[in-house]
Amino acid sequence: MNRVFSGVQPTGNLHLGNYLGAIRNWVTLQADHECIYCVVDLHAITVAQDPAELRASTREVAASLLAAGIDAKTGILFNQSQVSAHAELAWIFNCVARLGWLNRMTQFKEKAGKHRENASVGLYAYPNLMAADILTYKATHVPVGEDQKQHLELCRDIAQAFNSQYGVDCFPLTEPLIFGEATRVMSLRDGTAKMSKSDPSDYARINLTDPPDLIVKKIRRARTDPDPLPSTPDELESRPEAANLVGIFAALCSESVEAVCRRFDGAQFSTFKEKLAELAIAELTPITAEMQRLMDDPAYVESVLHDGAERARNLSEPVIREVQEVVGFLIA
Ligand code: AQP
Repeated sequence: MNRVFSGVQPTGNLHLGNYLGAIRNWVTLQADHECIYCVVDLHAITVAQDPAELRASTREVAASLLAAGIDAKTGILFNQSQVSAHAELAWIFNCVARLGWLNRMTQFKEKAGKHRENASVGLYAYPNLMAADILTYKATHVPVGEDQKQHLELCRDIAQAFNSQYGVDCFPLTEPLIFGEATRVMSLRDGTAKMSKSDPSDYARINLTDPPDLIVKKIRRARTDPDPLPSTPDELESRPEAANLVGIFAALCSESVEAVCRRFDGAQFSTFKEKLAELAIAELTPITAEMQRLMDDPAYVESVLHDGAERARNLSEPVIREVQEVVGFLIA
């Protein structure tokens, strides 16, 4: 049986990168997979969070997921902290993963930056918790953006190490699912940096909450170079900002980058940006409207998460019991 798990942090507004790189694919996978989706609040506190804002963001991200088409009835949607199995298995994985493996993680290096000594231990051990999120459901597939590929490789290493240390076949080797034309959406201000919730410039990203006029403004101001659009994707290789906008366009209209280059061959970016803004608005406006409607009913959103957590707990409990047995914990 194929079981899909994926998560998103409640660290602010979701943006077009989260949407095209992950969430839209999550929606597609629901048609033929058992899907478990999670708002990962335990991951969020690896950097300081204001408690009231964290609660609000958790509701808001859940509302965005529902508005984008996540089906919490056939699938499961919940917030991580409501299911203690995640933290429990993460501790066991802290004792399986090697320091050398975590030292290679580029996301920690990027996020801790120059202040490595001041980073939380949680930020460093983040990939172990991510492995626990996935393996507590023995998920077989994880849809993610390109940026999470290395963490998925670590998850496989942990599963393999656990199985071999204890001589069992407990955990699957989970496969990443990285698909679509926008697996790595870049900042609108810098084509070499990832579009990110924590970028200090709001003009670097398109948020799912942005009204149409702001989307137009952000796309108009997006950095490009003076050349017109090229006829082939090869010519975009040395033009990161241009490549990013063409990639976003391709993802939004479900065409290949090649087809978009053919369509706009020789066009000026001013013309292209207008078309891109139209596409983005057409895709995002219905989601934003539904999200606002859901945000006006926080009790409903919380009830969805509560119900999802209960169902997630039912799936994780037998796995935790199996792991306790394997590890040798005496459970009365
Ligand atoms: N720029 C991106 N392009 C494609 N996919 C992306 N994802 C995130 N940014 C991009 C994918 O979205 C999913 C959820 O990510 P997340 O919010 O939990 O964490 P993140 O990757 O750390 O996202 P941010 O925006 O960069 O958050 P902050 O700024 O809080 O660290 C993942 O599948 C991710 O691949």
